[in-house]
Amino acid sequence: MKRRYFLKTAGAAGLSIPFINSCAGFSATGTENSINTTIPVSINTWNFQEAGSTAGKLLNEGKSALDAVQQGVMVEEANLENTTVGNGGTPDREGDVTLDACVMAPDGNCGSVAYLKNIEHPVAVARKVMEETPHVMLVGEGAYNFAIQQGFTSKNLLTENAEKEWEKWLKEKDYKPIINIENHDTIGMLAIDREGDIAGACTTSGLAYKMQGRVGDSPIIGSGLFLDNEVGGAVATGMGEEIIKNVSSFLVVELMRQGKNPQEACEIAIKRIVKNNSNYTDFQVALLAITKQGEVGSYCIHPGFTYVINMNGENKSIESGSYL
Ligand code: SD4
Repeated sequence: MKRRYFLKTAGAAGLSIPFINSCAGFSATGTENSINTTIPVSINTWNFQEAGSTAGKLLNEGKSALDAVQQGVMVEEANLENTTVGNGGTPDREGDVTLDACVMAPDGNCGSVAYLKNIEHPVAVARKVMEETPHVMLVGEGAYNFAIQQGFTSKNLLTENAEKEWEKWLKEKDYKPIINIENHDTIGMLAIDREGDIAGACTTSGLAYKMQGRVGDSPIIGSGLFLDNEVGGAVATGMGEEIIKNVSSFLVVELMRQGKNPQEACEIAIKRIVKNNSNYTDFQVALLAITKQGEVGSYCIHPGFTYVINMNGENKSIESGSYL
């Protein structure tokens, strides 16, 4: 079992320095090396630097954690270079880009959409579900119709490039639902604002070439995202089926409630997934968590998961510890 901690300054690819105990205002504490941050703060999965800076800027202007996470992840939903979130996402087997997203607010309210087509910003629709309906989750055609009623515009999200890749895949039919760094980068984000309130968002186009109708963990409250304003929050990325089976984000938050620090909580939750599926070497799951006090932890199965912390107007990219 290996634990690797690296801390990189945004944009300084290759200039990483080993993260051992403390560096540039970040310090590791606790038996399992959580990282202490100061509030306001945002954290997000993978190397989505601009999403982190966008959220951080809003938090520093005094905006709410909910606005910060929504605007932060929307950067990636609009990014055509990102083939795993929003516009430009990799389609399902039928060639349809279908999106999953959710938001959760400090008061525990939440909204979610799944299997949503032709809407560039599913996270914004999820927020509307939370704020404008008595429901938590809308899917498929119902979610689409609701979005249109709310003033969202319909848009083809399948880029030329994604279509070409899909056509290639159709010929090869080499379907391996193995989550790895190259082709699956869901963005999950948590932020704590100046008031000390926490909010979260998660958005994805899901597994590449998934079966029609497949929904992953990302829009499932408790699986892809969970938070409790008394405790903290957690987000997940990786093989959604395994995250759903283990309700991993909820588990992490409950473990923190019981006194585990975020690093310990993520490690226990990843080990639960490993224990429950002997094929764990074939898929990736990564968990990222923060307490209300700003302590951050993360753990994954395979090496290679990184996340961004935005604090004091600066991004830090950190490589997570891993089970393997
Ligand atoms: C899913 N969890 O749909 C998502 C995929 C993902 O990084 O996280 N990729 O299963």
